[in-house]
Amino acid sequence: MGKLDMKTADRDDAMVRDLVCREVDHAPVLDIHTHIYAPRFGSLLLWGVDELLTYHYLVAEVFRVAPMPYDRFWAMPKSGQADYVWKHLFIERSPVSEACRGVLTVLHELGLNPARRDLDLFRKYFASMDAEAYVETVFRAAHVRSVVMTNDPFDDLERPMWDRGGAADPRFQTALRIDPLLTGWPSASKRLADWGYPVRGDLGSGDLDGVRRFLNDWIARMKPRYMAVSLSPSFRFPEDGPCGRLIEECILPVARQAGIPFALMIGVRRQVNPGLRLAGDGVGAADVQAVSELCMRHPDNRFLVTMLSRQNQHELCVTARKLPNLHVFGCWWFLNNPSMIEEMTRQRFELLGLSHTPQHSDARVLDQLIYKWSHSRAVIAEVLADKYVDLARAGWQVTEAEVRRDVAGLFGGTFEQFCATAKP
Ligand code: RAT
Ligand code: ZN
Repeated sequence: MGKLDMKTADRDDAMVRDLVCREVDHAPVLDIHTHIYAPRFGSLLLWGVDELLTYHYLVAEVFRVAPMPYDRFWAMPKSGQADYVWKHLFIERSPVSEACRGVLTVLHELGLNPARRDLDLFRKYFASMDAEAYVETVFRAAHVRSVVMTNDPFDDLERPMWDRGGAADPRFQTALRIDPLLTGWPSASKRLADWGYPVRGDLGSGDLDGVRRFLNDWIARMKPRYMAVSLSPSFRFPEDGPCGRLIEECILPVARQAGIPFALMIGVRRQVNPGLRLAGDGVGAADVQAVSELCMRHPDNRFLVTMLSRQNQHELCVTARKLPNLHVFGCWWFLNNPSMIEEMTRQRFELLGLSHTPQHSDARVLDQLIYKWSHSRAVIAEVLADKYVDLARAGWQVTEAEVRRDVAGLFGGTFEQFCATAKP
């Protein structure tokens, strides 16, 4: 290639990159898994700088550098915990971790100058905010069009909200989360019995019928996008215990009938360190064969799957290549870091093309939508741009309309199409 040709090629590459970055930056996203709530859920919707600083990712980090008795930490008011995190992770050392950086991105994008390092000043900004208006501000800043909540009928704080009903809010879609059923059947069965379902705990036909009724009642109430569970690395399928039987005999037939996917988030070791509470969970490599068996044996069901261990990612992609009823999504929790997002997203584009959902935020605090999406978009844009540049170099013409179409798919459209195929 002559010098002039090289210059033209570089310019063409740069144009493709600009185009992709522009589209990814502004694409409205449907965030398919979060832990934030619509304003009608009242105090369950968390927001503001104290909530940002006491995010469990940061709690784990503060105990590494400034341990104290766990009970003493938890006895402090939220603002005291936030002061502690701010002091040890932001003032006494530079906040380089991804979770720390996230707080700065939020402050910065809200127009609050993080260089001021003045926590009380930041608090004042949030004190004058109204939840409803703030949802608008955050959704606009993060270019989020809608989020899927995590709705847990076993949660004593959340259940009464559903008893009160309330208007549906299209910005906040629902997901029926059922971990206790599958991971703690003996006590879950007692709760079902308390709520009037004819369940004895023996997993006889009466129990299975009762569980199906329970699921159907909550589906009718919540109208969820999907049913969901998070499972430990020891998850196996098929298996004869309560988890395997309830999946096979209750969850899958109910999901099929309701026309919704079943989402599995696999690989969390719960409560490795209970003193840390929500921050005390860990990770372990899980069995991808279980996912493969599940999808293979149940071709009429749709499965959304994300796995927590880096080691599982390649095998999961290869499995999804074989199984059209498996939709891989997100860089979950400990994988939601730029280095991991880059590696996983590259691998997924190379093995699955555009037939996956690269990211979900898992935001627990409303404001986190801002940083989680801005950080992820930057990485996804870079990886995607590399792919389009490769296509352009192979003589393919990359058009703006087609990039926009593809990006819309990656940011929620493909997920919606996948969910639509679950309809009976
Ligand atoms: O990412 C998180 O905040 C975790 O604590 C979990 O909630 C996890 O995402 C899950 O949904 O189980
Ligand atoms: Zn989650």
